[in-house]
Formats: sequence, C-alpha cells, structure tokens
Amino acid sequence: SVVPLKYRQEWKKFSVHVIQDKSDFQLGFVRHVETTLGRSLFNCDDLAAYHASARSVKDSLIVMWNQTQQRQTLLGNKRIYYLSLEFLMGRAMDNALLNMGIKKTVSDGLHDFGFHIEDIENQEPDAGLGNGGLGRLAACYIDSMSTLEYSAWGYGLRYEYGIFRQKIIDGYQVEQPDYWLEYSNPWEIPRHEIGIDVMFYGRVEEAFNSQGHAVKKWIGGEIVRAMAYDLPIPGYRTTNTNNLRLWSAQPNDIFDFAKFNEGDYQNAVAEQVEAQTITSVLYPNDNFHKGKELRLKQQYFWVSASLSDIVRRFKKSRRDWSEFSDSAAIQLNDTHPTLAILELLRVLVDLEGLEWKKAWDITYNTFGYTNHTVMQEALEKWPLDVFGNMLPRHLEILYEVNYDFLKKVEEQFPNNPELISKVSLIEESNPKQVRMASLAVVGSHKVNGVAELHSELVRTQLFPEYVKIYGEDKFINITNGITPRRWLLEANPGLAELIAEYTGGTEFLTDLTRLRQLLKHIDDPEFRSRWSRVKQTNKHALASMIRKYAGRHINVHALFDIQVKRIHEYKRQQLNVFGVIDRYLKLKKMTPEQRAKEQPRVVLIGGKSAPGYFMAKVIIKLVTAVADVVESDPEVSDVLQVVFVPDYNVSKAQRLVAANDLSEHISTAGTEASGTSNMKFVLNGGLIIGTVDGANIEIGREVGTENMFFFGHLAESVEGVRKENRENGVSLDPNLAEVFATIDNGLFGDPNIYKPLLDSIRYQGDYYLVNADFRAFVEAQAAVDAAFADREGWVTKSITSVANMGFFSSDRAVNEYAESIWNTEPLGNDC
Ligand code: B1H
Ligand code: IMP
Repeated sequence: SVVPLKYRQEWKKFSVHVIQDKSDFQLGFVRHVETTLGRSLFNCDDLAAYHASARSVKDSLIVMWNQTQQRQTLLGNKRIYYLSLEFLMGRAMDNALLNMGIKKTVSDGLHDFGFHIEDIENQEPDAGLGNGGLGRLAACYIDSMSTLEYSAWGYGLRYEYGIFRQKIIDGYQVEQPDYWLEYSNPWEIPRHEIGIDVMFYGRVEEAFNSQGHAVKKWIGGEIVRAMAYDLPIPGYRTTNTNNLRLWSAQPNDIFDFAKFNEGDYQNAVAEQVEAQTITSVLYPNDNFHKGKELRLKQQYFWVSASLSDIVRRFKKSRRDWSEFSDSAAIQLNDTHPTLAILELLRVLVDLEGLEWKKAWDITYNTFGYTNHTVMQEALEKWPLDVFGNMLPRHLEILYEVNYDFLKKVEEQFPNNPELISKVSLIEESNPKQVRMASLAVVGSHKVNGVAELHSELVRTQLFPEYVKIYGEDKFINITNGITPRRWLLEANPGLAELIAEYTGGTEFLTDLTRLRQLLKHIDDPEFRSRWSRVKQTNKHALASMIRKYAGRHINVHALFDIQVKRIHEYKRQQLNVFGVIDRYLKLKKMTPEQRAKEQPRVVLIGGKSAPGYFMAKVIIKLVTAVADVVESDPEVSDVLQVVFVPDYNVSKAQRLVAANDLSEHISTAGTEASGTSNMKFVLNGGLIIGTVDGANIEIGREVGTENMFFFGHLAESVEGVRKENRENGVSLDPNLAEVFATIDNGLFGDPNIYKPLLDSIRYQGDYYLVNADFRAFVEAQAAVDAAFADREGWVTKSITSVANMGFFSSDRAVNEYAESIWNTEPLGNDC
C-alpha cells in the first residue's frame, strides 16, 4: 500500500498544506460548506460555519499529525502511552487556533464572510468525557506532551454520552443526557480500518503449541469489535501533533451462527447491537467506586484494544521482545486501566509464547501507576466471581502473579500471615474481591501520588506494607500541573497579553517560571491599574454569563468568591453555605449604616453531584434555597449575593477562573489528593481560602502563606477529632448552632429536606469536620474581607501570587514523569 518512489513526485504536487494565511483558511472553509456539508452561501448559519471552520482547521491538523507520526515511527524512540478512562477536553477549536498560532487569521477570514469568531466558537459542545479533576488532568497532560514534543499517545473511550448536563429544577439537580455527537464531531478521524476484536466470558482450555508445550487457550467467548477514532492533539507553537485514540464498540461480522441456523436471526442481530452499549456512557461518579459489571466491561474493552494496538505497533518495528519496555512506557491513570497488567502478560505468554519470567520483567518495567485518591470508597475492588466469569484467563494470570508475589513476601518476611493477608491481591472478604490498587502497585515499577501531602499519605496510610516490601524509592511524588495555554492564554487573553508585555514576550506560555519577571513591575502604577482593569473586564464578562445561565444580575464591584467543583461532602460545599448563612444572619442583625460598611460579596457555587449521591443533592438544594432567600431580601442583597452556577463544565470554568477574586478549596485535610482548579484560580490572579490539604500546601509555599487564607485542622489531627466526636458526641459551635436553628425553623423551606445533612454533623460524628473547622473558616473569611478592603494591598497579593505560580505548569509535571518514570526525553521536531 506504499506508493512507489517513481510516483511520489507527482503525488507531492497535490499534497495538502497547513493553513498559512487567511485565504488558505477561507478556501478550506468554503470547500467544506459546499461539499462536506452540502450547503451554500444561501444557507450557512453559525452552526454550519463552525463545522466548516473546524474541518478546515482539522485538515491542517491531520497534515501535521501525519508528519509527526511518520517522524516518530522513523526515529523509533520510546513512546509514552497514557491510559485514561477520562479525557475532559472541553472545546477544541479555540485551543487549536491558539496552539497553531492562527487565531487572528481565522478570525479575519470569518469576519470577511460576515461571521464573528466568538459566535462560531460558541457553537461547539464541550467534549465532556470525564468527571472532574482526574479527567481534566489527562487533558492538560496530553497538551503538554504535544507542546514539549514528546512522542506520546493517549488511549481512552469514545463515550456517546459524556458527563450529564445539569438542570436545576425547583432547586434540585436533574440530569439530562449529553449527546455531544448530535451534529457529529468534526475533530475526530474515524478509523474504520482499525477494528480490534475483544473477547469476554468464554472458557480456558489447555492445548499444545507447535513445539509440544502446554499452552492456555481462552476460547468460546462473546466478541465485540473496537473501532478507533483519532483526535489530533496540537502542541503550542510546534507542528508536533500527538494522537488521542478513543475506542468505540461496534457490531462486528462474527455472527452467532447457531442462533442463525435456528432461525433466530432477529436475536442474533440484537445481540450485536447490544454490544455497542459498552461505550455508550461515561460513569458519572467522581471519587467513588460503584462495582457495576458494565464498568468492568468498559475497562477490559478499552485496555484490550489499546494493548493490542501498542503491541501491533511494536511488532511492526521488528525489535526483540527484550526491548519492549525501552520502546513503550504505559502510564495507568488511576486503577481504572489496571487490567492492562494482566492483559500484557496474557498477550506475551499465551499469544506470543514468551516465558513467564521474561513476560513479567517486561510488564513490570513498562507500567507506571498514578494514584489519585486515598479515600476508601473510591478504591476499586471487583468480586472474584464477576471477574472470573468475564475474564477467566485473566483470573488465572492474577493467581499466578499473586502466588509469585506472596512467595517473595514470605521469603522476605517469614511467618507473617497478617502481612500476607494484607498485601494479597485478593481480599478474603465475603465475597472475595480483587484489589485493583494492589495489582497496580505490584505490576508497576513506579507508583506516584499527585501532591506532596497526598504522596506521603499514599506511603504511610494506603500502602505502608508495600513500601516495606519494595522500599521507598518505588513510591514517588509528582505534583499535578495545569496547561497555561488553556488556563491562561485561552481563559484570560487580557491577562496573558498584559503579562506578555511586561515579561518581554509570550515565552512564559512555555516556560511558566518566567512569570517571576512580573515582580519587577509590582510597584509600577500603570501596570497595577491595568492588572485591575483586566480583572474588572473579566468580572463583567462573567456577570453576563451568570445572567444568561442563572438569570441573576450580580454586582461586579463586589468580591467574587467562587467554589466550583464536583459536589462532595469531603470538598465541603456545606461548610461554605453554612458560612454564607452565618454571614446573612450577622448582616440581618446590623443597622443599615453598619451594613453599608460591609464588604459586598458575590458567592458563586457550582458543580455536579453524582446522580445517586443523596447527600450531595441535598447540599445543592440548600445552596439554591439560600440563594433565593438572600436574593429576595432587599436588606442584604446589596452586600451579599449567592448564585448556584448550573451545569459547570470546562468552558464555564474558563470564564469563572478569569473573573475570580477569591476561590474556595476547603476539603477536610487529607482528603483532596491535589486539586487542580486551585492552581487555575491563582494563576488568574485570585487568592485562595483553603485548608492545609493537597496542592494548596505547595501553592502556599510558592506564593507565600501571607497571600493565602489558610484555616482548619491539619491532616494529622483529623483522626483525633473524629475519635473525640465518636466518643463524646459533637458539641456544636454556637454560631453553627444558630445556622442550624435557622434551617430547622424553615427559612429555606421544609427543614426535613436538610435534616440528613444537619444530622450527619450534629448526631453522626461529623466525619468531615464541618463543625470543628467552622469557627476558623468564618474567621478566615473575615480576614479576606479586611484584606480586600485594602485594594492596593490586594493587588500586590494578586500580582505576587501569579508571579510565583511557575511551578504548577503541566509542562513541569510531564517532564518529571518523563525523567523519573518513563525514562525518556522529548523527540524534538526539527525536521
Ligand atoms: C480524583 C478520582 C476518581 N481522584 C474514581 N480520584 C473515579 C476516582 O469514576 N471513578 O470511579 C473517578 C475519579 N478523581 C481527583 O484527581 C482528586 O480528587 C483530585 O484531588 C486530583 O486533583 C485529581 C487529579 O489528580
Ligand atoms: P477540582 O480541582 O476538583 O476543582 O477540579 C479540577 C478541574 O476539573 C476543574 O478546574 C475543571 O476544569 C474540571 N472540573 C471539575 N468538575 C467538573 C465538572 O463537573 N464538569 C466539568 N469539569 C469539571
């Protein structure tokens, strides 16, 4: 299928080239309107203009993609494979234009046809293939891997429905399906020719290979075909364009002929169609493991297709198996792809005929595992019978891995059955369960946490026994990072432009430590006033977004206090809203003169609850009820406003971070592994009120704790408070008691709605330390008000913070992964 040399010159005359100027873009645009879309200048609306623009830009991306892939294959150096069940990409168009450096070109080209680029970009639905931080982290990392010119691929699933759309009806969350592919996805390249058959269920038989050795054969299962869809991932200011490959379940031509012959044609077809449900929908749980069989099926489907693809690519290079782990590094984004360890062993031993020991060494050296949570309810465990029924051969392999591992442990620590049962890959519970995190640790050469405190907890709380067995060096920290392209340049073009002017160019976008140059100008009145003006403009823009989506008019001169993230008891939106009620009650006790002196605030809270998470839904209801009461009270609405931001997503996050004065990251200490929105808000010039948790700690270290509002119990004292609460009950802080009384008295509607939430605090041990941290939270909020009243002091804090955020670039994080886990370097792109 390769075009012979003698024809290539002819071919190259017609090669597609990358968009250089306005007319290149316009040519592509009109061609796509008139051919791909089958429309004309008589019926090209904004949606059609978006699709034509996207396809025109994608044509360039594909050219760069092709060049990149050819080059990476030719040079043959190590490839990084990032396996993540979530990629929370958001919109693609603006990001592609900025990374390719053609935003102005395209904007002008559209303008000449009578379109406005913002309207066109607003046609794009978010690619919401993730729940929250974990999924968005994967998206930031693939942006960095392309920008830094690593040879890297992401592998995930092409869900037809991403994270649900959130409607607020009567104050409650209502989930609606997110059919993001409704008008097709112009950024994807369907690879109909790449179909990989994946088997489920069936049985294992012994057979003999050609050399007469006994081998295991997994046969007789149900087969589903995985089809690849590729998304080109452009780097910033480089033609290096990596690939994100998403698998989709397809009906295949392997037909159940038994059924067919019985005349049951309808059912045979129905089963084929049914197979497609594997990739229908993203599981909408954040930080929570719900052991649904379909989820395990998704995991194996994705892992099997991805590994088969990786192994196929390796075999094409004709290198010896001993070089596999020099040519591929596979990173497991949490435990969701842990089956890949067993699958690689199966492929190497059963299909490729390698010896067990050799296969094991290859596997161990290939995988790295990133842990993202220490919360018990999020740890993946699968009942042994479910596992063994769906994946009988993998269960055998698991037993073998476990046997070898426990034998080593026994040699190292003889006569220690307690240790053995603790570290076994199988939990001897009823029913028995497979411990996925343990398998990930045993099968990977490095395990990392995502912020310093979290990595410490991974070593001391989660895996202390494995640390004893493997030694400290296997367990490392790589603090999360965010891409400054999306989270500064794209989210806040005004600020990015100002920074470029004062740091001598746009280099800070690829070397974020250059932000330090801002400190030289911190006393420059012109710079400072422009800094404030950018923020003010962004606050106006956010206010119109809030008008549009929440129907509320907010005061742009107030302090914007924002908490947007998944709704979770451990993230403590309830603490925030109790603090708001406390503020409201205090305002009500003041005279109008006193009130007029108070710092006006707009409190914005947003985020999705998992559909089955009762308590989180109660919290949303309380926030919306408080918002209504405050809004309709003319005595306070000048100094306090509360709004629930519906359907929080990546696009809205981009607007919110740009406009924040203050953001809240107030998890119970020790529960938020890292947090990444904390980094986004500070990078955009806001300050943080937060607990001593996750990456907040490192942000405080970098920007200076005088620029943060820290409060609350430390991780090491949390267990003590819980114990005290269990033994002696919770004695409510007097102000919190007053807040509860107000709720109980029905100010926010039927108190029975909120009773489970209040009771979990006052009568059930307050697991998340809402009461224990309440006073300190209210005091920290008072300190915020005082600091904000000194506007010049606040601007100094804001500039100082941004100047010191260089460490939190995902470029830094990805380089650390490359050096300490993947053992590889950027390929470079100097063709
Ligand atoms: C994080 C998850 C998560 N940690 C299970 N764990 C999921 C676990 O669908 N599931 O089953 C989905 C998500 N997500 C987050 O990862 C942490 O809570 C954040 O603190 C962290 O910043 C983020 C990225 O490391
Ligand atoms: P956080 O650190 O938990 O606040 O979330 C990290 C990032 O994930 C945010 O900055 C957003 O980019 C994204 N995110 C969090 N929750 C959601 C959600 O519900 N929908 C879409 N994106 C989200």
